[in-house]
Amino acid sequence: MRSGRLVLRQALSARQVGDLRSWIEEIESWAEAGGPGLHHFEQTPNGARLARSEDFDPHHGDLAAFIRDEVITGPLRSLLGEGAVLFKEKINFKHPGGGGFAPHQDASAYRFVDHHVSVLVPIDAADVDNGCLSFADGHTEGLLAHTGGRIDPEWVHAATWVPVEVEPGDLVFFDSYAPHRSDTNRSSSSRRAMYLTYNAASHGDLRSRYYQDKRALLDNLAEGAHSETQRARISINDDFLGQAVPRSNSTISSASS
Ligand SMILES: O=C(O)CCC(=O)C(=O)O
Repeated sequence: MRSGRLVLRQALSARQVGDLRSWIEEIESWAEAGGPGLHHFEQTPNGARLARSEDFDPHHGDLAAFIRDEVITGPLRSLLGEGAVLFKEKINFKHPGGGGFAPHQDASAYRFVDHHVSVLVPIDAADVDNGCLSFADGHTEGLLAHTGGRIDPEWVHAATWVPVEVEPGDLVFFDSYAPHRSDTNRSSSSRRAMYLTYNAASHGDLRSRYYQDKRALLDNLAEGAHSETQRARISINDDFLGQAVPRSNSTISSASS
């Protein structure tokens, strides 16, 4: 993965794509019902909408099987040089008006082991208009200078950013040191994407530890969220450019776009 990413076009069958869409709708309905899983909301021009769901692997057998399917774990084995273990899983819903993400490297947020590979599984087609991912070419190793995960603006301006437009059925594998970013969804339909993150099996199963740590961090932030300067967060990195809704105020519009 010299460029920090590997794009496999139409790696999934039409059946898998259809199944994924209905499973993701189930997860979205869990968010509206208050769980299971960890769900984050954002303010959009259409009201508060679901921004992200995560920590659903233990609660959804079909998704858990997909997460461990050879179509994903085969390429991961080649990329990591050994078997892969799930580190974390999330869906970014990016409904119309949903926020983008500032340029960052996932490595600055993913603790406990210093190398991960993520797989982007598009649920909807993603393009520049609805906020697809863009990657900076030419940087594959080492943590860049950053503030709260946001890469220093000087580096960002000098880099060449390449949008990676995708269709459902495609898979994009990317390294945790690959700098990437995305924009607001300016279209009138949702741009849903699932991200599955793995580490090499020899480093152990760190997923429960990751979610314990993240939930504690978000709880701490929520306690301090009364101050004017403290914004609600959905990520460990402070890289989300949307307006996260504090968890205590989370009421959402359920209409899917
Ligand atoms: O889904 C997106 O637009 C960006 C995702 C991303 O970079 C992240 O969640 O860290």
